[in-house]
Amino acid sequence: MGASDFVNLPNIGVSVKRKEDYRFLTGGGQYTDDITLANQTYAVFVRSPHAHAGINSINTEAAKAAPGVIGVLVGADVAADKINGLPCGWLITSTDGSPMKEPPHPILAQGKVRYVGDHVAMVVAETLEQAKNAAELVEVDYDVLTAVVRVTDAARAAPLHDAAPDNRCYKWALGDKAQVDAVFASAAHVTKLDLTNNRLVPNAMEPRAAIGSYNRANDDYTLYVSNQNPHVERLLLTAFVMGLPEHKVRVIAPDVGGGFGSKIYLYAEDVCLTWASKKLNRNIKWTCDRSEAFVSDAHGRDHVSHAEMAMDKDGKFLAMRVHTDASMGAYLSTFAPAIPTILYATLLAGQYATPLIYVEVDAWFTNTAPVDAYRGAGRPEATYLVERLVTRAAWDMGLAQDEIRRRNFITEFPYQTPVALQYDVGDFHALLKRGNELGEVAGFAQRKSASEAKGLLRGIGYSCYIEACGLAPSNIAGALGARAGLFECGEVRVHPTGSVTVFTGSHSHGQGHETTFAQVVAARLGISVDAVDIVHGDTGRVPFGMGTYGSRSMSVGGTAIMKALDKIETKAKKIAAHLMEASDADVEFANGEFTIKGTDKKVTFGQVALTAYVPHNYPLDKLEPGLNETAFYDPTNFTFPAGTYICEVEVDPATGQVCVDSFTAVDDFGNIINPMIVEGQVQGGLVQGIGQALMENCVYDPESGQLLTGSFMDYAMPRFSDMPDFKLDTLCTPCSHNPLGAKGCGEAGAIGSPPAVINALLDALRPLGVLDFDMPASPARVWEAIRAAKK
Ligand code: MCN
Repeated sequence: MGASDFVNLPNIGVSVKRKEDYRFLTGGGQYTDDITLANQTYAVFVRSPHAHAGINSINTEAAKAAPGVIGVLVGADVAADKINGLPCGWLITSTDGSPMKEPPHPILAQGKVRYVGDHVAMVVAETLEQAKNAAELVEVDYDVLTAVVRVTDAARAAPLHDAAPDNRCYKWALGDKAQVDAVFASAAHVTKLDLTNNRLVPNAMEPRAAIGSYNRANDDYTLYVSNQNPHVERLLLTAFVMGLPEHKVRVIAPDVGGGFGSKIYLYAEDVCLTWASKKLNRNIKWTCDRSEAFVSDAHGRDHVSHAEMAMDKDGKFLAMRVHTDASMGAYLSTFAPAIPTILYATLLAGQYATPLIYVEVDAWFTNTAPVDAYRGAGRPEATYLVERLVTRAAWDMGLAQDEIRRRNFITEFPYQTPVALQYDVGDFHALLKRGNELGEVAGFAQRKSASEAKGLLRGIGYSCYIEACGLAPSNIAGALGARAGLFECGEVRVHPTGSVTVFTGSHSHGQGHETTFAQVVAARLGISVDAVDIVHGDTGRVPFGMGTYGSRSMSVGGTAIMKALDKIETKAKKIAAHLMEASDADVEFANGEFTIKGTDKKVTFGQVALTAYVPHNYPLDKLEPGLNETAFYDPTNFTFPAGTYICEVEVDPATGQVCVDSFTAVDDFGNIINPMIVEGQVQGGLVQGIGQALMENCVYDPESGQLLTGSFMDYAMPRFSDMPDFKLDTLCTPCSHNPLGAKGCGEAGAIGSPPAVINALLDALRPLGVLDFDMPASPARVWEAIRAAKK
């Protein structure tokens, strides 16, 4: 079925209420911490208080003797049991052809700690309190070393790893430097900008949690874990770390209260719990508390960049040149090396027909928590850089922010960018036009005067983002260094009474798949949404899966389900043909009914389902009983959501307080399955992006390497009262390469919004002489910038 037919089916484009919400809103959700196994014990991790230190000795005697303690495990136990370190799923090759530096990432420290929060020991006791008390008795003798936390200081700092003596993980580049340099040398104008993309701490509502369980009878393990891709977790855990056959480990990610990327990875705690459940022969639960999450979850962003745009005299882009220093943190988290390269550099064309782009990325180890994907992952960093640079170029050239964008938009598709990606469809002029209408930009001057009358400054900022999601074609991902395929799997099981269970490798942790995937199946089979249940997050029930990240679930996971439905339809037609004594080539299927062309014969989907399982009068020589099909789908391209975001801020110059007065977002997600869910996704993303722009900031002390923003007292999360009532709309250019015509929507808001906010802030502050500003725009920082400009 093609996308144009699909979009006209009933239940598609309909705001069906979220099926899962009854469970969540009535306290019926079952998160990892809600699960209690027989004879369950509790783990507490002893973590490094130092950013960088050698370990002289660890004394666990007192802890082992403490009440209720079942075991205390340290790095030596890990080594003795030959448990490997955590693997990295992506290999980046440096410009000199050498592989990235991939130092060991032990699950419990081996002689050295490299960030505050690094795992040193695991204490297991009968109760959580006993485990906490015993953990305090573990004595570690540290030899404190100097630490480095700023990515720009890494090259001159003491090495973290023997494998990377200069602290560089890789030096990578994309594009033709000589060609780009030549264009810059003769360009009429060059705009230059230095930018910092601030480090963020992901904060899902449910912190990480896991339970390791070992079954002696079958010699197999079950790991319950708050995770976004259980099959990948199992693969890494078994094949790479513990050396176990895959079928001996079942990973269950039950209800998961948000992840935003931070739960894609295999973490040390997950391995420790699984390993120790056999070693100590007990079920072991660990639930991260919020302060622990701040130091031990993988963080996001942390780029420092220099960007330049060469233009002709009319503001037409000729070439772009970028250098970025990216922090990997202390160790390589599962997908870390891909973020500042494949997911960042390839997006630097943005919506613009810039003919030449050269980008160089240096990735560094620092004494900080590992950095990996966080909502948007590389694409927010690219969008922030491009959209800040384009607005700055507009001002340099004396052009309006929207005018310079119009002059440079890509207008013909498919469009091959100079940074590897090929955009299949889009209409950037239409998005900008609709943005200007919805944002009532024509009235801006009047609103600015009204603000001034109140003693406030007003600015307007644009961001025209494009992103690549629906990760990812396996062949492209492989060529770019992925050590896995990025397809998806869907199984559709039709039951005898015509209801359906779908087993999907995608994982819903807030995105509403139990509703939207059910809509897809209901639409195709002509049954009610309530007749379809979605099962996800269990390697014991779902055949395989690559999980949820990169806004891939509908376009990749949904397409796998569509492919399985194609097979269901083909087989169901054969059963219907048998029931109607016709040839299956003459059977048509629509609205849940099978008919024969040119006759009034028909059978319902329910009759066919029953016949499949009650095959009393059945051509067994031609057809197997049952109606159950599985499909794997590997996309042929990324999907390219795009949008125009327009922000208006009011700034109080006396206090530095920035108020986002209005925010307009017009997005193109292709065909939309559930507009209400998509709107919720956009709103959530916008709040995260505006949060980064205004207040969120992860700060380590540059001397000691201590995390200064280690709780919500110091790390400001955006609240409802910080947000305006968003003005939202969508336009549609259907994705050309999946049968849904759908693009991803889950990260767009977080990707597109930060530069719109900062461009608006700078628009307001330019008259005061503030020409540059790094996120976050907290009152103190804005006030300081105004004061510095006045001086
Ligand atoms: N959808 C739709 N029509 C489209 C596209 C999507 O109706 N054209 C629906 C989908 O069916 C799905 C939702 O919108 O119900 C999001 O779909 P999609 O864009 O495919 O993204 P994923 O489901 O793969 O979700 C991943 C994405 C990412 S990468 C992050 S990070 C993120 C996000 O989703 N983390 C979230 N949204 C989140 N929302 C919540 N509540 N919690 C998180 O952790």
